[in-house]
Amino acid sequence: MKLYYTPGACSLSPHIVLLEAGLPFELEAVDLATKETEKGEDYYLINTKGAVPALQLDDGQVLTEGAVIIQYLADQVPEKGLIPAVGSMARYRVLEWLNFTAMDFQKNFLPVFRPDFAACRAAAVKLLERQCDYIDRQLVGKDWLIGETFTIADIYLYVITLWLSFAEIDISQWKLLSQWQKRVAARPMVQKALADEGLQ
Ligand SMILES: N[C@@H](CCC(=O)N[C@@H](CS)C(=O)NCC(=O)O)C(=O)O
Repeated sequence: MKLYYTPGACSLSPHIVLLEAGLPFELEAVDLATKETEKGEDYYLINTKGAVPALQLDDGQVLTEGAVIIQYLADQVPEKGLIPAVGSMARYRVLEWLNFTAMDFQKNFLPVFRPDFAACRAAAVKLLERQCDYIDRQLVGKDWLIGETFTIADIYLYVITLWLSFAEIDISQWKLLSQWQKRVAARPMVQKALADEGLQ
């Protein structure tokens, strides 16, 4: 498998999942400004949407959408427990977090990163702060988002919380959220992914 990624982007989430899953993979960086891969390919020919992540499977198919890619990867290694069994309530809790992260939390960073959305930055920062309140409350009595088990939901949300500093939001004001972020960061495979992407 090959993961198309950009250092520090949301593609860090499938990168961590690949390492946690122990699956063999290669990485190819994408320059999002030029839409060119590090091997000089036109990235639009790989993912017509032009966004990372994209996962090229061994049969040549390309899977996109980070929240779906990480479910696919976690399902390849059920013994690792990165996603609960199909049909279990715990699985729906993971899906609930993935949907929140992709549809609400990540999207509110658009005005932080995109100059053409900058007029909405202050409103977006307020929404992000309210969402941090929400996450912090959800972590009462829990080590991980769904309780006692570390899952792909923790990985994806962790990656997006790394962007809070770009919004000039200090995560330390949320005690449980910042403790949880440190707990995720302490995992050896998370450290490896950060190092591989030159983020430490
Ligand atoms: N819906 C996609 C969105 C991915 C996305 O927004 N990726 C960003 C990086 S975090 C990107 O590639 N942006 C550049 C672009 O869309 O042109 C997903 O969840 O995977």
